[in-house]
Amino acid sequence: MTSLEDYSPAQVERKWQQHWQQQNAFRTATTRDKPKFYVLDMFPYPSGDGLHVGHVEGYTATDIVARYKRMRGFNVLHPMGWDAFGLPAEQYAIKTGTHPAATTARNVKRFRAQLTALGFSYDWERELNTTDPAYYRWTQWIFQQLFKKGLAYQSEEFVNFCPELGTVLANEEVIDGKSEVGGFAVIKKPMRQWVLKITAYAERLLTDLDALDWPESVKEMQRNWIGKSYGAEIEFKIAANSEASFTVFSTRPDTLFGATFCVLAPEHPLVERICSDAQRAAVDAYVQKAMRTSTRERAGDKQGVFSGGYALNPVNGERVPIYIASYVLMSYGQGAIMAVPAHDARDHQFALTHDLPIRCVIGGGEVDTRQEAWTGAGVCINSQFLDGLSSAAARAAMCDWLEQHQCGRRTVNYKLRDWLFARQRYWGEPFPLFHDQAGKAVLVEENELPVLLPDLRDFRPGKTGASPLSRCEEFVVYDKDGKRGRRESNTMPQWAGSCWYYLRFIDPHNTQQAWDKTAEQHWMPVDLYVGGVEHAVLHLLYARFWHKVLFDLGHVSTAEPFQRLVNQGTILGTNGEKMSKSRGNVINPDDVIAQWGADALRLYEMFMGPLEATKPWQTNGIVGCQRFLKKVWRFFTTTAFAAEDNTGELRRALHRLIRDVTEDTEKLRFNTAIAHMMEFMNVATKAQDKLTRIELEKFLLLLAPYAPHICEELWQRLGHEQSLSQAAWPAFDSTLASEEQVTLSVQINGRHRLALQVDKDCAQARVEALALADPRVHSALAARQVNRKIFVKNKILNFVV
Ligand code: ANZ
Repeated sequence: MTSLEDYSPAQVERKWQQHWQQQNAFRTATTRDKPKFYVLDMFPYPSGDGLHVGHVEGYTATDIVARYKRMRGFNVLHPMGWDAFGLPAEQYAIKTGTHPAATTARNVKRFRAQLTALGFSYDWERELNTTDPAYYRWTQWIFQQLFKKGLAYQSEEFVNFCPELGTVLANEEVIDGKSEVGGFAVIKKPMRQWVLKITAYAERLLTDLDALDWPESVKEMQRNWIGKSYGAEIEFKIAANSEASFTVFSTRPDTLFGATFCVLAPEHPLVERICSDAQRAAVDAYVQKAMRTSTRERAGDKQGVFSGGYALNPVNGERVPIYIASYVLMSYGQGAIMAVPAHDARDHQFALTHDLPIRCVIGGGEVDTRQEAWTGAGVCINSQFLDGLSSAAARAAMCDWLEQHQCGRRTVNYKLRDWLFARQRYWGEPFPLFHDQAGKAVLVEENELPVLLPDLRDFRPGKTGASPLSRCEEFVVYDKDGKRGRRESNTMPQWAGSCWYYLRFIDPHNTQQAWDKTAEQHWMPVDLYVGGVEHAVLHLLYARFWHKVLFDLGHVSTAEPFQRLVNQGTILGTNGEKMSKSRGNVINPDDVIAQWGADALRLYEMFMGPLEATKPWQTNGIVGCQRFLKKVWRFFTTTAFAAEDNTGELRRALHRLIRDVTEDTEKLRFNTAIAHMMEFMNVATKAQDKLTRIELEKFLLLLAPYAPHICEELWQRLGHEQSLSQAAWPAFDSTLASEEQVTLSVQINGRHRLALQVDKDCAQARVEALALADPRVHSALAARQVNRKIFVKNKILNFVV
């Protein structure tokens, strides 16, 4: 290589993107001779805004892994597709009259071009689109399997209805009483709805989390969402009518002697019956107001109204007044509570408002329960046979008593609700069923799938919650082989298509079945799944649910779909704020590529910090990354190579580099891998000693997953005919790579605990990690607060506790 021409990212990148495309360089082999690796991105919703730098972050990370794994001899499945049903395309259609299919096609084209311009190594032959009938045919098929298993049912429910969007929303799509999309008010409204019985899987969705290699925070969010609590159901008879009763759910049966009133949710079926004549008008007014109020306002409402009725506390026969209040949710437990104001904060506030008695039944608390609720544990008082027992023992004793007297039982409650699965919208998958003349829901035959979404021109939702499809008689009327009825005119929610797309990628062109079973057995589970933490609950819980159903039916071979999950951190604007159009701090990847090149963008986004961290965009950071690439270019286009191997310092540095980049790439520590490569380039450009071409070009192999275009170009210029994406990842010589070792003393409060062998000049963070990995140090420090750490390089690490 002699010619010294300037590095032109635009030229180099276009050339190699074309080359990869022509060669179909990243097609996944259908042979099974190599070990498999399935690395998946959360596929994007093709919005009108195009790709943003957050997409680029996650997609670069998976691309590095995909390219690295190929070089390590794996057959890699790295696909891309479009999650294209959903509200934005439909809202745009309503505003402009452009059909959502047209908008989607246009946006997909733009996204594909943007992803290509970043040099991502997808197997584009597997591209899929959830709005494609050839795809949603199988979404409908899976719905049919759920239906046949009794997991899809219709129910007349109080649902979250958003008048502004004209649709019903899932609990998960309502945040603080507002729609997640658009932030509009959401009210409760009774409607006939399709619901999926995700609650039947609550326990497995919970316990199977343990074995997953996922961020602990995401698992915790799912656990909280499923919300398992242990407690008791306790029956309260109505005082005036011993026939009628209601059940409450309580996690604190130990406080039953402290229950001084009960509260029913406004929707509770008993409200009507227990209400006294004197209170009827007040109750009706309160209930009606509650129905018109959004969920958020209701949760904060400490008002409520006396029903005029009384209940009997089963343990002591005491008459307690029954109130109606919004803070009790119909959708949780039994929609009714026993109120213990001394030991529950909301009950306490309510008691003060309504001047109700507060009876302390847990002693040893740290607050005066007349002023404030004591919600902690303690010892029972004022509680007859429970007196003197600890809260935990009293809980068990009270449950025994309730069970013996047949007025209650131990129970487990989940916060998880069944999944409201119907939308009164146009742009979604039609349901594969019709309602026959008797009103019964009947599946269409499998060979009638897909039930095509009709080509409407009027996408507006009906103001009363009727869906747009109901206006299309041609679609709605079902008349086939003597079977008659009206097709379901609701559509599936946006989440449906993304519940199983990872399975379709395995076998995307299959017209006979959703996927081939042997292919599924080969590829599943997904080995690495990368995406935003915003999907921690919704998508990831729904997909796990469908997967488990498919597992039970024998259609998939693993109980869980995604073995390892990583969330990329949020990229903030240069001002450290969330990127948004209104703040005017959005960085457009197209502009960055035009100015600095895709390799520089990829490198920069990985160099910004740990993948999972939140980090601000800094323009000088990308300048630095491009400078590094220019240095690499200059080095490889001007350097003279040695004729023979040596064991000089540069060669040692190279082998250490191979070792470190390998380890960092394996562990997804891309920022430190890049830092090592930058450091090596600094050393190499200044070094006196020379290396052979064979040795030096290993550097290009290390950098290739990160900045593939420039590396391909230099690789070719070094005389290689084969693309570097097919080359083997370099190995290192461990003797050459080994550094001088030192023995360091790990101490706790100055006392020697462990002699630790580490590389000379090893950084404090690494020494700490190694020390804590030692069971002796670990257990000596367990549950103790480390106040200070004293570190003397190559000598001492002292934990002061
Ligand atoms: C009496 C009691 C005494 C309670 C006490 C708490 C403390 P988690 O842990 O979230 O499951 N509760 C039950 N159903 C409810 C509903 N539909 N709407 C609002 N609150 C409801 O919470 C369970 C506790 O929340 C239950 O235990 C009940 O109040 C309340 F010192 O019963 B507890």
